Amino acid sequence: GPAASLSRFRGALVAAVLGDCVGGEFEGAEEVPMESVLQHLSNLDDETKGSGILEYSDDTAMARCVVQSLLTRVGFDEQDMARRFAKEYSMSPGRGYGSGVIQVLKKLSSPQLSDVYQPAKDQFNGRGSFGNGGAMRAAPFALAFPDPADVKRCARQGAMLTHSCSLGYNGAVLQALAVHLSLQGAIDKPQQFISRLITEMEEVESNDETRNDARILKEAEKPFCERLHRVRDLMDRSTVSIEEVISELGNGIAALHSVPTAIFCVLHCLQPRECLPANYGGLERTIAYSLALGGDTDTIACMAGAIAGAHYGIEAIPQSWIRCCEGAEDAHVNAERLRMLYHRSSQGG
Ligand code: R7I
Ligand code: MG
Ligand code: MG
Repeated sequence: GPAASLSRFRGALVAAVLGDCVGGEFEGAEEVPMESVLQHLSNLDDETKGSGILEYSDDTAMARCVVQSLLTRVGFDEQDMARRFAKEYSMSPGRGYGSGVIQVLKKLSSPQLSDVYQPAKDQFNGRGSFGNGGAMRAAPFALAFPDPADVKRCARQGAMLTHSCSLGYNGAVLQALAVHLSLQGAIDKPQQFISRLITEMEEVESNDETRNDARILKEAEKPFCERLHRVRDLMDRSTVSIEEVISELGNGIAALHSVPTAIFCVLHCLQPRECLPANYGGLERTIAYSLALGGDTDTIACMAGAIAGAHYGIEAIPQSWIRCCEGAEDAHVNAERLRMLYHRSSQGG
């Protein structure tokens, strides 16, 4: 479809919810046979076998806070967003939050708090979390702002409310940029798409915070750039095993081990693959492939879903899959509201 069409906005937000809901089944599993993935997905088509509604987890719970905050405040407001995260956690603490971030969310609900960024800075002996919790909720920033400078700045600040380590918040910037470019139709040229992400991240990662965190954590000087180069190498190969993807890119809870992986899932599934059903379209392939990697499946499928959904549009998502997911209906409605904000911004308002 045309760049930044309503179908792409809906596709991005709904497929993110879908990835979270269907990915929950396999989160933390070390090995997930493709057979189990396809069985799980085909049960969604069958009303008698389906286990009813699949609940969303922290990934969607926090993304919904981002969406509501952006819409209500007509832009990024860190105080409002922090309050929404804290309130959401206190109302539904059982959504599967990371074990560290719970401390942040409790502190954010204190009325005495003066700096909303402070609780995140206290994490992990003062270095901050490198978890993927910032990245998993980054897609709405790409749907709210047409200017990539706004997307980068707000995704970073929004992530820093819980993740103050550069390996955490830079993952959110990368995820938001991937959705931003996908919305423009940039994945039609996959080689250019990955090159543009590398160019952007070269700039995002050239600063002292990134260099220091990378040195302390014994990563490459520009950790996300290095991983994106690996994505490009894997893209160029005719066959890649799941084991290689896991060992090269990871499937874990760190942003560095999951955001580039999600991007790879989308690019790898642009074409039909032998391991996937021939009747699957690209979006279905992307979700199924993300789950088959195991590890942090809800989050990788959520992030890959957002990027792929922005590329293929809402029509690519099977209705029977959407019907099973808690929050999919809201995502459908909110996508249109975000698009109004997006177009409002582009009029210079
Ligand atoms: O990043 P975060 O919000 O977790 C998101 C994940 C997603 O998979 C969700 O679906 C949900 O399951 O959780 O939560 P954090 O607690 O900030 O980070 C997640 C985990 O990463 C932590 O509990 C730690 O195990 C690990 N971690 C770290 N470990 C050591 N040192 C993150 N940062 C560090 C660190 O600096
Ligand atoms: Mg989760
Ligand atoms: Mg997860």
